[in-house]
Amino acid sequence: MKKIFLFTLTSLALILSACAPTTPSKNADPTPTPGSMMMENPEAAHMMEPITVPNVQPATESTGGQPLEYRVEDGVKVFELTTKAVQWEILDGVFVTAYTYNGTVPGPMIRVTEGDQVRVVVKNELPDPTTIHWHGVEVPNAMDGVPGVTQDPIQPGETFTYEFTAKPAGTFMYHSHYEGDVQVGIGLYAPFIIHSKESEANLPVVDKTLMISEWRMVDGETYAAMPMGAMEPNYFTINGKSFPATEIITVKKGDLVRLRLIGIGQFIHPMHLHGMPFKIVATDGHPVPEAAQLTKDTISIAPGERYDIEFVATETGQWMLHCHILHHTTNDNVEPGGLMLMIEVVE
Ligand SMILES: [Cu+2]
Repeated sequence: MKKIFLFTLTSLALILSACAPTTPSKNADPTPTPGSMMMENPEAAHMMEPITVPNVQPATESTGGQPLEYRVEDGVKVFELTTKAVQWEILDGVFVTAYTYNGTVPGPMIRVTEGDQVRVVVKNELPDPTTIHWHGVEVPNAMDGVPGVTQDPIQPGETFTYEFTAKPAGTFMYHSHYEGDVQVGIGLYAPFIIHSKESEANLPVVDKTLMISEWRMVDGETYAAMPMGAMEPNYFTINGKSFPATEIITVKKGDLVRLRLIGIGQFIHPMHLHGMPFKIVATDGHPVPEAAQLTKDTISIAPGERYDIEFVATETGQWMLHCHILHHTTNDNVEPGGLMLMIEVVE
């Protein structure tokens, strides 16, 4: 008995010494603040500072994620994107300083058909370099948008052209891959939808793409929100808007509704639909065989993931789609807000 007791004490001492933190420096602050972290790690400074852009103008558009027009040159669909900073209104009277594609959050939706030749001309009007990554699209390596690996960053004032064949069909997105922790958080993302070449048997009447993300706004200053002390988000947006500024999706009773949910922030969001269960018909752009389609009413969307869900609007009324991490349904800690969206089913 004594032996066991001694052994336990020794083990405990060993465990405690192993767990003890390395000796802190004399002036270390136990709770890091943006200021103290910048001093300790100057390379982290960029992510801790407010986003400041000289003479940044209010956005001229108020809705993000709208289909982008293109022209056809020698059989190639040519899209034009300009990266630029704007003041983006996420909620009545609440403006963030956003980095955008063509002045909206999300940027414009690129919509093509499987097999299309796609050319995207990107002009960088940001004060920082950038690149675009075509998340989930099967592009040639040189078009993958990873700075320092597959291309040089697109410097301010420069233009870069991406070209690839659109494949496979599904729900994808494009986003910055340069200082992604900052640039993606403050708006450099947009939907990229590749339609199937074959006509779908059971086409939904309503087909909406919803991009979910987070913001940090303190004293009128925008910061890139992150899962890190002192940088946690206090605003949450669906397609660049916080409830009650989120879109109201109106559908008719009996309609088949498809929602393409895209996680583009740095947090997980278990999205819950009231009233009507849904089926998961595609994950990360790839169709789920019918026999494997789960029926659920809550689905967690992790960063980078896409889920296409479908349901038949069987009941009239106003049905809420919202995140079930309930703090995410607040605006600057005030409920209701954030990740809530109304689906209105009418006769
Ligand atoms: Cu959430």
